[in-house]
Amino acid sequence: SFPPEDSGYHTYREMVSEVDKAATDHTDVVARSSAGTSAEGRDIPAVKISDNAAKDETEPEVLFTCNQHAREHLTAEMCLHVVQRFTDDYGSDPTVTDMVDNREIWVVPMANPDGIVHDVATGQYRGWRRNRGQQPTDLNRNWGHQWGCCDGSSGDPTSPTYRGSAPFSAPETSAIRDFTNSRVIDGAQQITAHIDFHTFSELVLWPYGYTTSDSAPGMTRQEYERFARVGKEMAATNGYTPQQSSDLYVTDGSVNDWMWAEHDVLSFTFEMYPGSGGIQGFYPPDEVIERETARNDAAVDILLREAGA
Ligand code: 0X9
Ligand code: CA
Ligand code: CA
Ligand code: CA
Ligand code: ZN
Repeated sequence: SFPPEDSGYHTYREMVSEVDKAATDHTDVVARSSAGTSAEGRDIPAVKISDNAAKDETEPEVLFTCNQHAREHLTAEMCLHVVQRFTDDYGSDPTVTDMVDNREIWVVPMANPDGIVHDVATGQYRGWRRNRGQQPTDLNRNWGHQWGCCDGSSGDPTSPTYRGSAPFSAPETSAIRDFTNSRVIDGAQQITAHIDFHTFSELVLWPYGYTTSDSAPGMTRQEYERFARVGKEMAATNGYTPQQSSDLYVTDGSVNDWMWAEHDVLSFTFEMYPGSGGIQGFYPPDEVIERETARNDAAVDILLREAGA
């Protein structure tokens, strides 16, 4: 588990307890489900928050995913913060109440359970990024749009950015793909907006990642401008730097490219606190959790609003 001084972070088991507790404490607005199973057989919990949560209604759906990269533990706290805020503040905070009543909010707090468990198993951080399959794979290089196209991932199984043997070869990415595909109802994708949380560098990033071009197949100039407009609006609330993801560096097989190209989901990456650092940047003390998760409240609200536009 986490070193004692960082006990404020949730282990995998504690995360499971937390989402189960949210579901039992708020039966009206929380439905607990699963996005699938990891390579080592762990459940990948998903939480749905909405009024009449047990019922599929026609409200725009929004997805938040966290912790594709194992060592980025602050991101699971971000997803759990979203769960807590949209349940505990329901009925008292007007924005929260409005969003819970008029959206269906899906949260996947730990996309990479095995990697997370591995990273903290000895009580000393391992700096682990990938999943724990036979050939450990960078989940954020394993998505199927332009997979491996553009030198934005590695074909070397020992590399931290190994893309896997084929698109969706990792059970964790194929699980979240299947979950996303399952939200197509009567031919229409219900999920309209998405944030995938990472650490670190304090950035708001939008697709495409595989090319430095703004417009590309499946991304018109106008669509790009919408990404940039919403991205800049969100960044103005949390002080992050907004940019196209490939302006940072080119990545192929990332989740945002697939979400947009395959499903027209307005899909962003947030790189959370800190703004810079070395390997220690992945391990901020638990004392910053509350501040650095609440920092994104206004940006999350903007995305939820935009999901209905
Ligand atoms: O490289 C990544 O997957 C992300 N950065 S991290 O340090 N958390 O590993 C950035 C992904 C941004 N998306 C694209 N560049 N497409
Ligand atoms: Ca501490
Ligand atoms: Ca509802
Ligand atoms: Ca629905
Ligand atoms: Zn990451």
